[in-house]
Amino acid sequence: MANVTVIGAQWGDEGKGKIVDWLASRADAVVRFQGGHNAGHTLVIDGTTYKLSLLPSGIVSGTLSVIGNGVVLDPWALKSEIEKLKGQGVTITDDNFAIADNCALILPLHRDLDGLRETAAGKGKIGTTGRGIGPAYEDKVGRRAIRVCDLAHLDDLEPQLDRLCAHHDALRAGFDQEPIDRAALLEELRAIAPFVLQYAQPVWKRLKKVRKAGAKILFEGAQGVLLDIDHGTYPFVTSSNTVSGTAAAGSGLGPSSTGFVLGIVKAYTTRVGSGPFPTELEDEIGQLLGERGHEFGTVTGRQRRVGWFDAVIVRQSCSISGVTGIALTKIDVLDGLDEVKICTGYRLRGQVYDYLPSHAADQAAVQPIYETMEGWKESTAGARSYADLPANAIKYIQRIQELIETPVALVSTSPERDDTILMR
Ligand code: 2SA
Ligand code: MG
Repeated sequence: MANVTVIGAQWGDEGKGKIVDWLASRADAVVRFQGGHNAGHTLVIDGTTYKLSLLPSGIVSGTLSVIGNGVVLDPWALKSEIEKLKGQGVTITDDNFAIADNCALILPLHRDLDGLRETAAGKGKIGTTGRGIGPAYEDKVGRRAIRVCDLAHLDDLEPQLDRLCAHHDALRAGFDQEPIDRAALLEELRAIAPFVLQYAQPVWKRLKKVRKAGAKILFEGAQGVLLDIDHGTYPFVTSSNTVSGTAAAGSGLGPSSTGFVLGIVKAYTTRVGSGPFPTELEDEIGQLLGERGHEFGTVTGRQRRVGWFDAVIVRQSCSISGVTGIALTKIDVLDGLDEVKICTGYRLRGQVYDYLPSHAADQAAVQPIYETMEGWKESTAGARSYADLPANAIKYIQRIQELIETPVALVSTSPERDDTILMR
């Protein structure tokens, strides 16, 4: 296996966690390169469920797990996730876990602002996870963030903290909120600093060493291409670049290191939060798929919106992210349907589109053009070879492959690690 970059090719929740865990057992290091604890990756190993938000999925299998500089890190969320996993018997030490010391921090003031804005937006809200992700990235790009390495120099932090708090106090005043208690914030940082610092280091150096030793690195994306700050359904997106290209910048390894790009694609479509969703099903089929697929947010428990497979957006994602091959997940959720539909194009103001246009109003207005295929009555759940799949499921997979112009490399047939079919 070469290095692999795993990204979601829809709106997140494509089943990346399971695939990353499956690949992690064959890798020497797993690296998160964007997002934060807004991600939700569920792993089921030998019947035990592990829920991860911030930690790389390799942590459960004991593979070296690295939080890259592109991630925004909430130190308190980190601590509680580590404690929870340790309680499940997972080993986490500075030997198998490292955090980039140049990561920007998510502070309580970021979570506050995220919540205040969403509440004020009412119906027009983005539907964020409320974790402070957006405000933390804003401060990073605005060059006023507190970073992991600053935790080792708290006695010198005051001028930086003043700048950050002045910015936030002005924003808070707009929501009739009290200014930040700087002394209290500094004390909170002082209390958490040793916990974070035990894992902190220039991870680009660690990864360079790992690479020199010929190790295989797995880059683990969070969310999905349609949530990318540039390429997604803006403004209903997350605040990081979720495309494969970010693996290099967000970890400190060059683009030549990121290897095979594996796009994770669900056999239907889901989205959590607001924003356009051309193939959304607001009927009993959507409800059935949502129930069968357990379509609830890992982090927030929010119900996900469900729809038919949209080949237009997946083709676009695969192109933008340079996807080498896809892993098709949750095909078993479609078992037993009389027919299945695939969106092959959009209609907008009498014109046919083979891509999702950029303008928000156009994205909201496109009408899907469907192709209908016969479903399959047999169960695909737990299938471990191509030959075990019903003929109509194979036809469905082949049609998807054609439409998205990208080969299907893997098919996943249940949340269990080994219920995975290797196609090539
Ligand atoms: P944010 O919090 O600023 O990143 O939210 C902005 C948009 O990005 C979406 N988003 C996600 N979509 C799907 N899955 C995500 N992770 C969790 C999961 C979500 C959960 O895996 O289940 O538990 O609710 C995720 N993270 C961010 C979000 O819905 C907004 O549309
Ligand atoms: Mg998820």
